[in-house]
Amino acid sequence: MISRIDLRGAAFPEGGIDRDLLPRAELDVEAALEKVRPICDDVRHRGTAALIEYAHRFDGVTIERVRVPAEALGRALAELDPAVRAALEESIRRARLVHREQRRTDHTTQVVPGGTVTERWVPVERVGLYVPGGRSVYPSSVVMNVVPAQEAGVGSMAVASPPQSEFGGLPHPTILAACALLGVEEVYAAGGAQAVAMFAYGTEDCRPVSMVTGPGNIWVAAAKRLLKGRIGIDAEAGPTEIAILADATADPVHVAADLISQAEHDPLAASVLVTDSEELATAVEKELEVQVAATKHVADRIAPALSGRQSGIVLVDGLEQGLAVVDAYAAEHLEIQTQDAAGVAARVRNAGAIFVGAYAPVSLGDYAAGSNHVLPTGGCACHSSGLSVQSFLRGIHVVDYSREALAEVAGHVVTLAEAEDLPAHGAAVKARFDWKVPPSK
Ligand code: HSO
Ligand code: ZN
Repeated sequence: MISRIDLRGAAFPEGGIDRDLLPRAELDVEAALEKVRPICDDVRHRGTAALIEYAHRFDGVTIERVRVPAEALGRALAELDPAVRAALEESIRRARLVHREQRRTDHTTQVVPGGTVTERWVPVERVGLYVPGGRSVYPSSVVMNVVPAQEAGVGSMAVASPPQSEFGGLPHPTILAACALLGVEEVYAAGGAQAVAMFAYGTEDCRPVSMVTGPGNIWVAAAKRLLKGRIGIDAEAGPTEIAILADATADPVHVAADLISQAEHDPLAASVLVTDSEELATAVEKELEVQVAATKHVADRIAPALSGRQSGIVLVDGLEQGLAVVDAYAAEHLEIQTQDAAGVAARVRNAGAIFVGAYAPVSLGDYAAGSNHVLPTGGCACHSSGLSVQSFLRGIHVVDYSREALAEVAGHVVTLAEAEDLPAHGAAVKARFDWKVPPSK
């Protein structure tokens, strides 16, 4: 079911191993751009009428309005299963604990007497959160997007999720209930690229936002790429990935269960085991057979995900090579199931989130560790981090210099301006000191 890649004996060059040797899904967002462009333009020009038409065409639902009425949110919360409500509340509580501590405080540096630079952290004013519908109805993702935005101090937030025919053209009731639980009152029944366009351009119902976050399918990713610049985005979330670095001490039952857990998301999800233990590899293969047979979404997601070329068991010579492999792979989620797991985890450079030891499965992080589950995929963990309070803040430098402080450095500014052949830059400083020398040619 899952393939093996044997890197034992392979050369591991100084600068890290070639990523192309490792399994990974490919998602052609570029090809989707041309399809979403006319949709986004249409929403820009026709607003709500276009959204209603796309709800019919793409979601198969006839809707009369896009904005979800307040009563529907209240009803969804009142009808939410109490156990689900309790679990969501605990998830929110833990996420708040962690994200609250990420808040930055403004910092002023006195560069010289009378000359300061303050870094002032200012939240984005208004954010749109996209929540997928269909195969993936994830109230947990509402929590993971809304909590950091709220803790950052974002003043205005709107959620969009596709209209569902079985729920009378409203988004899924669990999504509505999660919004209500988090105090988000502005919700729209809109999906796909058209929802991102609604946020970016605004419509009669929806004021434009400055930033769009949240996972989505390839059309959502393409619309985010297209409209990036006009709006800020978190990331173009690709299919979920789990990598597990394990040695002979790992329990194959845990390893197999965790590989399957993320394969459950998507036929393109990636499950990768990196190990120096052939015995573990064999035991995990056997365990996968047993556990896959006993689980739910096998045919449509788990079997294709595990047998796809994006998944595999990578055999390495030892821990050092294992670390080189996981760093090159830069997984969205990385579990360390080795001896001295914490020590090994501390040596990892590239991962969206690291799960240490036998009792920190990725599923814990998906729902209730307190960490965020919106994480960089597709190798982006080598340059980006997951969603956090920081994602919703901008650091503004406030420069405050007195006459004396400017005078002290004026000569250097003028010299550099001249070195760059920008004499008018220098002149702006000279003008403040009756420095009547004309800008040099
Ligand atoms: N593992 C997914 C998040 C998720 N899991 C939502 C369950 N629900 C991407 O990190
Ligand atoms: Zn998950």
